[in-house]
Amino acid sequence: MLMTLAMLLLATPALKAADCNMDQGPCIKSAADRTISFDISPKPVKAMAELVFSVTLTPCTALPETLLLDLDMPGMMMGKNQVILKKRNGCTYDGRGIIVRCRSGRTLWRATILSDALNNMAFTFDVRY
Ligand SMILES: [Cu+2]
Repeated sequence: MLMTLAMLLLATPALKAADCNMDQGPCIKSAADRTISFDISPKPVKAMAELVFSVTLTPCTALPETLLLDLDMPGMMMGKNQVILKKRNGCTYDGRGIIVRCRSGRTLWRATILSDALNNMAFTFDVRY
């Protein structure tokens, strides 16, 4: 029984823990020789509230003026939820969106920057209800 459960946990990416804690500050990763800093405000990050999603890229050369951020829950069909991030000043992009409440009660969400140049970098994080 325990063995089965352990195998199930290993085989199911949807059950992985968040790799970012957005309540503590930006989540920083690197891809394709760029540093990507992802942030959500206001904090703590809550479902059903207007949120500002922001991405700061270092460097930000050779990238478009807008980026598309896709929001979903790993392993669940939650309906399409995408936010257009616009380049504001320097190398920061931002846009507003809402994370819906999940009927299952799960809190793990994933934000994916849909950009080949950024290797479609994804950030997972928990939201509060
Ligand atoms: Cu869900």
